[in-house]
Amino acid sequence: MAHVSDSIEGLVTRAVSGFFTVRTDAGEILTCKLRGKLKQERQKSELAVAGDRVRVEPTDAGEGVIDAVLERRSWIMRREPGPRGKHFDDLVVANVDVLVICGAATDPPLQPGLVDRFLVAAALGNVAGLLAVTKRDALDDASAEAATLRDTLEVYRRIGVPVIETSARSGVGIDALREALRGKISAFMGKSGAGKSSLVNALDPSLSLAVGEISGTSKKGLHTTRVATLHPFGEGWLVDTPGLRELALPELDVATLTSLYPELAALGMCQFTNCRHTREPGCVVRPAIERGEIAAFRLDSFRKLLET
Ligand SMILES: Nc1nc2c(ncn2[C@@H]2O[C@H](COP(=O)(O)OP(=O)(O)OP(=O)(O)O)[C@@H](O)[C@H]2O)c(=O)[nH]1
Ligand SMILES: [Mg+2]
Ligand SMILES: [Zn+2]
Repeated sequence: MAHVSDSIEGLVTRAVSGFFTVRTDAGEILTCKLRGKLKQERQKSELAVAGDRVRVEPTDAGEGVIDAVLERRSWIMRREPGPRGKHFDDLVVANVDVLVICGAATDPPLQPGLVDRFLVAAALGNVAGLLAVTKRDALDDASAEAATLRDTLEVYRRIGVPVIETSARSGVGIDALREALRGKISAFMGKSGAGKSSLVNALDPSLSLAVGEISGTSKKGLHTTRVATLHPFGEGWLVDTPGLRELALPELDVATLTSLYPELAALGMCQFTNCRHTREPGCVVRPAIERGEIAAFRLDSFRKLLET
């Protein structure tokens, strides 16, 4: 039986099938397993994940056992299909300050529906959202696609989401992003191939993370980054994550979801508390859309999130 004085605290920087890399507060790196008792008590979703603060009992040299997962101040959670048609909520990463939502400027163009999903996931887990447009060098400023992108980004800026247009290739926006993330723990998320690892490398070239090859014929469905991993970054940490094609959210009622759309929440209450903003009388959202005060794509994503 271990004495309390034997256990130390640390940060999970990586979690792969039952093995956890923990960086202790003294700076030592330990490979840990979970204490058996902890495994039984907790559901899969509550096992230690990257970003967790844990209490560890060192065992052999460079090894240890995780006794406890300390309380989380924030998290990104998603719903995953489980056995027999059941779903469970799975943590992707814990204790991050900022979710850097990565979406390419082109090839394929930014998907606002996916951005909105990430923004909601961040808000639900007490994490600030930041939109990083990647591969800006690949988009011609004079194109119609660039004009559409400008309009979309303007919508996000208006609702208070910081937006930074970047290019790992040309270096555009990298200093601004580095400044915005200074001293923070930031998780990078977005579809596979969005350029997350490239962006992290541009912020700190010494990390040299693996980057996908564009030329591969069967790139589809293959993730270059396989697990969420924390990398030291100045006074903070960067978390590179595997690409997510979809981010399924926990079930949300209309009131909760409305509160996570700042521009909808600001309109005040519709006549009906469960108004879905379609054709209900006394709806305050519909007229705001018609007046052009609210972007139609935001209401579209709101409806999709309610349906799923
Ligand atoms: N033109 C251009 N291409 C880029 C840029 N950043 C990344 N790419 C390319 O986009 C592809 C994917 O980049 P990654 O950084 O591996 O993307 P990822 O989001 O980490 O992908 P996963 O790890 O699979 O989730 C690679 O072929 C990169 O060379 C950029 O700024 N400009
Ligand atoms: Mg990657
Ligand atoms: Zn309404």
